Amino acid sequence: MIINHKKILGIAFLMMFTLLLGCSKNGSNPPPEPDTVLGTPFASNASNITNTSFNVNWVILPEAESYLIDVSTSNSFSTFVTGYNTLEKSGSTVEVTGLSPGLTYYYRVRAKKGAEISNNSNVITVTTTGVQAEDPTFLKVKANALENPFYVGVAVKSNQLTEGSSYDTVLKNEFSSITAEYEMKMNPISTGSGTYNWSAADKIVQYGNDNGINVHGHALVWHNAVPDWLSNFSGTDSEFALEVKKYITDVVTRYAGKIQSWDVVNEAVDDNGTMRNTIFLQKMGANYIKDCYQWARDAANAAGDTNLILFYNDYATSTNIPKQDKVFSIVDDLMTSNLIDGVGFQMHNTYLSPTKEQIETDINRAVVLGLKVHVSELDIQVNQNNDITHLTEERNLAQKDKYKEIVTIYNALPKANKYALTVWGFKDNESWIPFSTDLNHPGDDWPLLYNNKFEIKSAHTGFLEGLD
Ligand code: 9MR
Repeated sequence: MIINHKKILGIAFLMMFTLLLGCSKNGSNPPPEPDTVLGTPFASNASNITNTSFNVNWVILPEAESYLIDVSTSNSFSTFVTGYNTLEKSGSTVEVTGLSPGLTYYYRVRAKKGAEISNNSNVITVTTTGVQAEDPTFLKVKANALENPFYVGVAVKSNQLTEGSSYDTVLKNEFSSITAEYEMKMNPISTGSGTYNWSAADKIVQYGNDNGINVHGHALVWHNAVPDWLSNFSGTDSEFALEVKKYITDVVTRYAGKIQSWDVVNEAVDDNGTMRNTIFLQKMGANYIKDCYQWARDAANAAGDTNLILFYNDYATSTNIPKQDKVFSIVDDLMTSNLIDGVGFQMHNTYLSPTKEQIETDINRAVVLGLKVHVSELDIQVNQNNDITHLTEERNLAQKDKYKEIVTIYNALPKANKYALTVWGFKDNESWIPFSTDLNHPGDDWPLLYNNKFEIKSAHTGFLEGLD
């Protein structure tokens, strides 16, 4: 065997070099390669969308072993589509089945490697094809199916109108009309003479228009919503009147053709049955109400909306007869000038009052005049005397009966007098009632159709039964 010395030398040299390279400076072994960090996956748009299914898609991460998929009807993922909560899959797609037509869904994906789970991916929105089934347990669906249908309304705040929020879902399912709870009043809109902040009001009107939901305007002139600059107005009385005219004209013009009705003057009558001594009465005189309606009508007509429905809106007229009389004397006066189309009965009621007969008598005064009736701010207190600390079953059922009663009364109105029955908010804990200092009612109350968790109450069932 011929030994090649040169070759042996070369191999020995290479071995030594490799050994040297393998040793770190302090002589120990090199640290192991670090584990790859598990990234956050990227969810991509849905594909193969049908009326009951779609494919969830995501971009594969090399380090991931599998993926966890969530599908929900709310973009906050408060609930999940059955079978699609942390559903574990490999690959880059999964078919979601058993869905409802015309409904919006949301999905997100997490990556998994061993016990390690990544953050949630971006959220993808997808709407199944087809038309949502008409569910007769939804208020507006049942009201729309009546022989003489009417709008079922709700008071809203602009921050509730985010697509996919629980308010948005309930609103689109159940209600066909909206009223701004405060953002279309004078104090948020009017920032000075001829200057305005339209942002919240625009959002509410746009939402209604985009979703085929009626918008009722509330309220052009109300003594409780006068902006500071106008309360402190230092000009003459006729200059004050011109400011009011300008405000009414600009607001009505802006929303002409976009909203169907306005409360022009709100709560002009005092609880003692006389004209409320407001800044408007003081500076503009007893004719101020008529002036305001005339300005609203003129602005609408000039903007091409000759069908704007003008309401007078007030509270407690069913139980307070002097007040009721005064309201209807104002209404009569406006009618002689053809300036009013309807009366808003607020109906901040309790489970005991007013009685059915009191409500019917009150509302009937508008009916016989041929005016539209808007039950405009309905809520029903159950703890007006602060004698309960939670919603007892007995009060819950009494409230249900009272909701049923007023819906029954409204539903029995002749077709020509029907307009809308509007509930003053969604959830009990967000109602104005428990927070009102005027009501002298500091305790809890539960006056609306949905509880704090946004679940329907018996009051909701009562409302539905009133539509039978
Ligand atoms: O419920 C409304 C509350 O959120 C507002 O802070 C308040 C002032 O703008 O107005 C409340 O709504 C009132 C309505 O506009 C007129 N009738 C009485 C309602 C309760 O105060």
